[in-house]
Amino acid sequence: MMFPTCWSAVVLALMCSFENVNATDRYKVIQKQRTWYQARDDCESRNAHLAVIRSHQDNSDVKDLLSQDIGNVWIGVNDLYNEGTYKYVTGRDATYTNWRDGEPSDGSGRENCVEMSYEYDFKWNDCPCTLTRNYVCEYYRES
Ligand SMILES: [Ca+2]
Ligand SMILES: [Ca+2]
Repeated sequence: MMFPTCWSAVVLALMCSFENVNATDRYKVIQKQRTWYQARDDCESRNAHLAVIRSHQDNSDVKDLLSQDIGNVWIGVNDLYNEGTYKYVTGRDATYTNWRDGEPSDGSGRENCVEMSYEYDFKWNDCPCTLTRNYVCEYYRES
């Protein structure tokens, strides 16, 4: 009796994964409230890194995985090493950004990590790295 149910679940899973193979293979939303540092380390322990968003397409691929329930998420962008110079977690300069109006603000001089804010159409905001957020890991390493 279990066989038809399991079989249709397998077919459904295959259809879903073929439908959107790039975004769902590449990005995974981790629903654990963590600081930016903990999120970075956790992605690395999964043999991934915090999401590096290089284009509008990447941004909308990640956006499609998010929802109000998930809330704001950490991504792999920061200006920890040189205030005002945003880098991807992979070390390269951030050549694509999607700041919301008025950001990055570096509030109180201590906002160095970047979140996507669900209440602003998942545009980006810099905020303190020690806040806790869900986060997005990316299973792809830049060569
Ligand atoms: Ca800053
Ligand atoms: Ca800010």
